Amino acid sequence: MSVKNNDPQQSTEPQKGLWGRLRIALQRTRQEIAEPDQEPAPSSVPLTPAPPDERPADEDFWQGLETRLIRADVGVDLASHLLQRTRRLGQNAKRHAVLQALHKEMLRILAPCESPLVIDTSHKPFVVLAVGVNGAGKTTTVGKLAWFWQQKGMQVAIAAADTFRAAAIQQLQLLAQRHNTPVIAQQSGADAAAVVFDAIKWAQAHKTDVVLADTAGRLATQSQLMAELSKVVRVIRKADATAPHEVLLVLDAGIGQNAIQQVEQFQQAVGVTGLVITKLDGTAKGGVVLSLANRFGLPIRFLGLGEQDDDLRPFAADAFVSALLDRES
Ligand SMILES: Nc1nc2c(ncn2[C@@H]2O[C@H](COP(=O)(O)OP(=O)(O)OP(=O)(O)O)[C@@H](O)[C@H]2O)c(=O)[nH]1
Ligand SMILES: [Mg+2]
Repeated sequence: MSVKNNDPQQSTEPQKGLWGRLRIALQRTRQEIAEPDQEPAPSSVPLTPAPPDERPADEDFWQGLETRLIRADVGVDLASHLLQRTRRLGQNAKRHAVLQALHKEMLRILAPCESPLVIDTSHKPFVVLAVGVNGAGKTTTVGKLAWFWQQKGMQVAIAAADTFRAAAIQQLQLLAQRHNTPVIAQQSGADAAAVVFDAIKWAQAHKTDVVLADTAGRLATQSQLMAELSKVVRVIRKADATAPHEVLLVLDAGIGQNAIQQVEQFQQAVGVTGLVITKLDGTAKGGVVLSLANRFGLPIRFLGLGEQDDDLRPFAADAFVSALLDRES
């Protein structure tokens, strides 16, 4: 049996709930890209539907659009690629048609990355390893994911494998307490791989569905961190040769194009199978999501839209592009 964790009803209602929050967070980006001549609308007041922009897309418009895409963290190459394809509309295109075509092009890039994380319950436990640099949002995401799957009726346990920072285990225990999620931990300074190994063994004995392993984001050096993570993966395989079943790279959307380099590094060290992009409720401009999709084509499993347990949303490509680009309609 497998369980699909996307909720189609929610993802087709982009204006509501968390997607509404993403829309508000990306309001500035949207206004920069798609509505540059409009006064910013206060987010608390419902927008009146904006009439389609019937003005012709002259050269100034095209140039401005490219600059605005780059400013929104889409990246230079991708911005120019997107516009090259959009320009096929021809000389006489109206601005609203250009934006519609841009929406389509963005969706072409993002749609293949909409691939919800499916827990294969034939694995007991299904092992998810969360990795990422310090401060990216790993521990918070592990807490949110535990709750996400618990709400779907699954038994979840957490492995506190960030043994480097003394406060990390406590942070995780506090998060886990909220929903009575068991945490398998050792003392700070313990071997991270051994903690995950123990957690898997515990979960096997208790027929637990999912083990979520939180890992360190920083050791003394970057190469030590990568070596530790590779060791964690090797030792996990001793407990279950098919694990880890998902290596989730957690990325802070606010770091812009630096995210590309982080994916490359973690790919090389541990083989990333999915992304979680956090802090999209904050000052992040959102374009990096496109840039990552275009560059790596990795599944984008979830977006982080806040610090609370429910602030996690399975990625939905069309709702995301709408929040980034479309006027309220
Ligand atoms: N606004 C917002 N804040 C977030 C989100 N995800 C995480 N945070 C905050 O970001 C900060 C760092 O999050 P952590 O989960 O501790 O990050 P980490 O990757 O575990 O960091 P290290 O353990 O130091 O490697 C915390 O203050 C979180 O509350 C999000 O989606 N939105
Ligand atoms: Mg942490």
